[in-house]
Amino acid sequence: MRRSHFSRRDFVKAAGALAGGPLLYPAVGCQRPSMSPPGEAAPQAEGPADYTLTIAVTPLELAKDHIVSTTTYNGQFPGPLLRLQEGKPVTIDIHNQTDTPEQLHWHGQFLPTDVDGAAEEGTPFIPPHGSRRITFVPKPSGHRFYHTHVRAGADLNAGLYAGLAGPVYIEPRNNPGNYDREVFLTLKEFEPTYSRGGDMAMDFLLPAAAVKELKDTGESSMNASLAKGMPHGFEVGYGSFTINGRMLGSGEPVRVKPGERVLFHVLNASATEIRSLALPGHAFTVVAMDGNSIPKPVTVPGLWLGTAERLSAIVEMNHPGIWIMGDTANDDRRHGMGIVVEYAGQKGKPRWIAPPPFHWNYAQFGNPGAVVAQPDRVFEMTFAKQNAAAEGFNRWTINGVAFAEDRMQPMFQVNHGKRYRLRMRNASDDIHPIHLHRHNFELTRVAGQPASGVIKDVVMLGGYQEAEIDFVADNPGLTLFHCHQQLHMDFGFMALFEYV
Ligand SMILES: [Cu+2]
Repeated sequence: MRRSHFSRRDFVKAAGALAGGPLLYPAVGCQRPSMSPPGEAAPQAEGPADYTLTIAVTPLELAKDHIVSTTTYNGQFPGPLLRLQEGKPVTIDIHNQTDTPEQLHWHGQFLPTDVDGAAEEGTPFIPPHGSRRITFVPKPSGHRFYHTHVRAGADLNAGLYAGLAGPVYIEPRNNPGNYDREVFLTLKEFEPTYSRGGDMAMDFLLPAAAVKELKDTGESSMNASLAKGMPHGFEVGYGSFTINGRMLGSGEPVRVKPGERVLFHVLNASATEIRSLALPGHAFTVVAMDGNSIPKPVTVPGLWLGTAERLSAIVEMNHPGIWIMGDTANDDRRHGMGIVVEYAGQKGKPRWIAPPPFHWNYAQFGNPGAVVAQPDRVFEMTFAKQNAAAEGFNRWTINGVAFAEDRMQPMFQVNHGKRYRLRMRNASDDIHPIHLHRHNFELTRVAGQPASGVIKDVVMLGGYQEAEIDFVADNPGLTLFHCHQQLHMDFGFMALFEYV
């Protein structure tokens, strides 16, 4: 069965059966960065695991007569939705039936380094044709996910180019939101190919202020490279686009009734792309970002998500019809990036009406005017691109250093309990979805404007822009910081924090 959507009752049944006990009703998570206790090691469990994830190359039917072969969890995309309970230890058996070592990363959770799923932090690999059992204490509550965390490099069958991602929902200890039903949507492209440039949206982030000094630096570096006869570095494009592993029109529609309030948990599981999502005639009331509640709900005409970002938004179903909920990029939507929303009793072909262009300003989801805690220390970070410098791929640096297997020493030192501010400066024209492992962070400045109250684990940093994020060093152990764009993280855009 393809689980494109569930009723609440289905969720409780399915999750209860798997976890062997009753569960609380789902709600949106709520965590401040200063409230996260350290990752707790849990004793290794005996007997059967709570969940089993099997990594193998399997066929995947994206649409009728459109089958691809890719690596998946349990033969499906997305991987099974795991509903975990905050604070209740869970044991998971991971089997790797491929010929290459694997890492399974628990994105957005506060875990110890031996289970977080990043070799750079010291997590053991799941060996080829081998297995690993892990036990951990899930936290914090909210919409998280799991995905592979291996370097793909030039191999477009590896890393997040494959079908290795699945949603996690961690039930909070206390509860609920005002909605009738929950629907998980995982956005993902397949059939990757190399290209020399993309048509990715670049102008949707607000404020739009570019920093002249960063622009001058980035442009002169690019112009020097092109003047030497270098082509633009490789990018990646895709042949097919899916929501919940099905191309538009191929999967089950989201079936709704007038007046229903549907809570969508949207995950961008792309290896490289930014996605938008709109539903003609409807608005989205965002209640959580990356699984963390925002100070108050904010209603927007559509959503923007960088790679690995999640948004939880309630849509009031007040515009009966048969609609296409899809990406605003026409080409990507026509190649599958959409899902049909069908009101009960309505007939006809699904319709798409392009919304007026909408922008995305993270600060609007926070507390305007609230005073942010002062950091104990500020780390300056400048991100730069060396065009086509790594065998045709762009090489990426943080403060002049490209992370690589022989350059893995930690770049930043932190003390337990202290608050740190990362002052990030982007000297490239690309948008970077910046991710911190094992912690979350508060957005404190976006493109020159103050922000507060938005707690995330991925944030898009605009081309030639600056942003500041604060985190509390409260989960000891090596901590990976990287751009989540697969081409960027694989070619240098990573750094480690160490606790000293
Ligand atoms: Cu990047």
